[in-house]
Amino acid sequence: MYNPPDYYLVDELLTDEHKIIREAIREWVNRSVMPIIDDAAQNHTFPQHLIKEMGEIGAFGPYIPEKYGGAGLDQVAYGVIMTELERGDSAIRSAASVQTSLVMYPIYEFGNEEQRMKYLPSLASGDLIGCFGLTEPNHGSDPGGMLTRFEEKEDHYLLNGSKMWITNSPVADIGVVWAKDEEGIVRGLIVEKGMEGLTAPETLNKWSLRASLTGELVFDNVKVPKENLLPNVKGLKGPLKCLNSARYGIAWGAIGAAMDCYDTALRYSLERKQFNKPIASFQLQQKKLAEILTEITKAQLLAWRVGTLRNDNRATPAQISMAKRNNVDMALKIARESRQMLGAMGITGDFPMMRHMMNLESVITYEGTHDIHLLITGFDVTGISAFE
Ligand code: TGC
Ligand code: FAD
Repeated sequence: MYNPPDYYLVDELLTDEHKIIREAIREWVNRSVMPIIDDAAQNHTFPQHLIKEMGEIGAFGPYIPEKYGGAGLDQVAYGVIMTELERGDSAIRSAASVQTSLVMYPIYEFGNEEQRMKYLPSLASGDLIGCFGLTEPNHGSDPGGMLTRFEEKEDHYLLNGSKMWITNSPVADIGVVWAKDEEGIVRGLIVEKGMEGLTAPETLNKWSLRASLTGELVFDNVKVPKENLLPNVKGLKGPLKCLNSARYGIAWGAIGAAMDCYDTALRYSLERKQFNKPIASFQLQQKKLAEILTEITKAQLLAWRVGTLRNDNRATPAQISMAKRNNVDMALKIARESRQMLGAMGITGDFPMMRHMMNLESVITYEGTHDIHLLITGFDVTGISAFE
């Protein structure tokens, strides 16, 4: 039975509502994710049937107002949900991150009322699947160099270019795509499945996030109706604001993967005997457990604090960036350490560590690589950009 650590009584910082939400999501993860996730990852298949269920449990757009199908919850509630989902698998949290922070958030924040009413309720329920196209084959860490372009025609925009590494693009009904206009200004456009000239081939052969679908978005003279332009943002800050929300969710999510690893390693080390003693009695194993627990506790406090700052609209992009970087790095190291505590058993699919470890290699890369986040903090404290 999963028994996540709470060494500093962080639970006391949560409201009753947060705890009720957490229990509901945890119960769903136990029931719907745990029994199938190892097979899905081993077989490199996305459990798409979970999307509707995720809509039903409120995993999509929890902080979007109820009027648009969300739950109108605070940022800590969003974080708590992400922790529980990523305990199941980073692929499940990814699906919720993209739908909430990268598709619903920009439509809510930068869209007009018609666009909000047209898309948000169906995205919240999981009737529509969304994706987010920023990264291109030759522009990952530097999205400002993007080549995807659109031109204004009489009654539509003509979109050309391509996006790569796009979560859920092969099954997405809509995509929020970032492209440059004729003046070179980055704008957001909503593309829809079935538009002529739009294809979304799957990217195969991944060793990481194998239960998540990844693909391309290729635009070959796609005619995008004028009403699909997001009117209320111009420039790279549009997509980067979406990333703030997603990175924040990941800072919480990674804790779930780390807790799953810690909980598994602690139980295993108490049961597994070598030299006639539980391996938990050996000092080197205790050192690992103590360090893992310490890192999880620090990550919990970081996530909680950045959540309360976000609730007050005071969290800076650089603070969010630090929490994403630290917590994902922490989880990846913990997956590796805890896997070693299981010896050979740790490499099997009977335990979650190897799956979490491989997933976290993507998580430490997407939404800004670890090194890019170091440079964001570097810029913040020195005032000197390493990117120019
Ligand atoms: P720079 O000149 O610094 O900034 C351009 C404009 O944007 C503003 N800005 C931000 N605004 C809001 N939030 C932020 N985090 C912001 N960062 C910058 C900035 O003030 C400026 O505004 P203005 O008004 O002056 O125009 O831009 P740069 O070209 O030097 O790049 C900066 C850099 C490298 C930090 C940025 O581009 C970056 O973060 N790169 C990493 C790219 C990235 O994270 N891509 C993620 C793609 S999506 C994804 O991975 C989804 S995975 C989903 C899943 O499955 O979970
Ligand atoms: P590059 O930018 O080529 O970086 C390569 C290496 O160079 C990295 O180590 C990087 O840290 C380093 N580097 C780059 N610039 C600097 C610098 N200035 N200083 C020091 N080091 C530097 N994108 C989307 O738009 N939507 C999605 O839904 C999405 N989903 C994804 C799902 C998965 C599974 C993965 C793996 C990626 C996804 N991405 C998505 C793309 C992701 O955001 C990019 O992979 C990421 O931003 C890094 O870009 P890149 O892979 O092109 O690496």
